[in-house]
Amino acid sequence: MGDRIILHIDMDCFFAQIEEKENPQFRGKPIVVGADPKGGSGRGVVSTANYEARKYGIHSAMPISKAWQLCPHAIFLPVNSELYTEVSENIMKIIRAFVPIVEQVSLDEAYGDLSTLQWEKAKEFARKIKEEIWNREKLICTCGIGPNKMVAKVACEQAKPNGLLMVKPERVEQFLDPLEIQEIPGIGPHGASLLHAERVFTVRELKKLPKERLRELFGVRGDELYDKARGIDKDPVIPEREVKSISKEHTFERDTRDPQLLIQIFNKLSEELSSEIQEQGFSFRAITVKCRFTGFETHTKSKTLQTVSNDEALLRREAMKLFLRFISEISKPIRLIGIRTQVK
Ligand code: TTP
Ligand code: MG
Repeated sequence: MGDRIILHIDMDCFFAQIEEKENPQFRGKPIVVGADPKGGSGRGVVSTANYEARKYGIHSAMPISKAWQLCPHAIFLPVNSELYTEVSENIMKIIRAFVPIVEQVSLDEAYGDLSTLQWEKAKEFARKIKEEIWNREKLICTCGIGPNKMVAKVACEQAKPNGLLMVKPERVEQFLDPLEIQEIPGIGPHGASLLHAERVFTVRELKKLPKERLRELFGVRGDELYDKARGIDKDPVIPEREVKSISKEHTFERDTRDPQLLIQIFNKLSEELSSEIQEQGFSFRAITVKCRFTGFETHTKSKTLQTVSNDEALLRREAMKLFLRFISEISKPIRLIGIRTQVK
């Protein structure tokens, strides 16, 4: 079997970047997305911070009160999961259009198997994906390419932000050796301190530890670590069953608050959507309703059902509940309404 060529793609400071795009007035300022800092007494944590805020030492999972101490003048924003999920779906669609085998591992991160290509061609693909994500979503990401998932991921981390780094098999050793052990996926703070106690700080030093010692320290994971230090990772890219989304939208000729018209059009969209789901034999779980108000202000509300369903009446009922919440919460005239479901 020839080389595998694995792509790892990860959006740069994902939540914060989306917020920056949605709120251009914040561009260039430190942005922290996460729990409410409540003037420094807030509980909860930072989800992510943009690169500007990271300069102050702010990072994901840090207590929000600490972030406030480090940079009280940062823009603190709540997590808008619905929006990030929608953007994530768009991005995954772009990746899937280029790469046949994709494994999505989180909202902003995926692996692709490009083994059918030549190395240079794979790099060109990655460049095109980056370009397409920029053109369509105006968001930047970083790509790593390597002979396996681990090398591709480490390459991606090293190339952030807005980078593209390809590490061919003959360069893997040279690439990994000087890195600190925490750069290897799977070595967290605890693993790192165990290794530091062994006077192991870099991957090069990690390779000097015998397999037996790694087993003593890490149990069965010791073998895996032994391989990773040598750039070996056999984990395949496993494509999930693709989740597609179907949506229906309507833009009004004139922004409106006419309840009869709104309900009538919403019901029509809802019926169209549910009959398409039925015709295609899909089932659904998540339902999202979108409303764009005067001034292009767009909001979404979502509901995820307890279980997957193909009950049309349930879909229409849940969608209507979300829509009615919009009407009662926001009194501005409405320009566009839409319904979307993720189907399998
Ligand atoms: P990451 O890809 O780990 O981080 P990131 O995209 O913010 O930054 P980077 O440029 O280093 O990739 O995570 C993706 C999103 O997941 C992130 O934007 C916010 C969310 N997240 C949390 O909510 N909590 C966390 O602890 C982490 C690590 C991420
Ligand atoms: Mg990311």
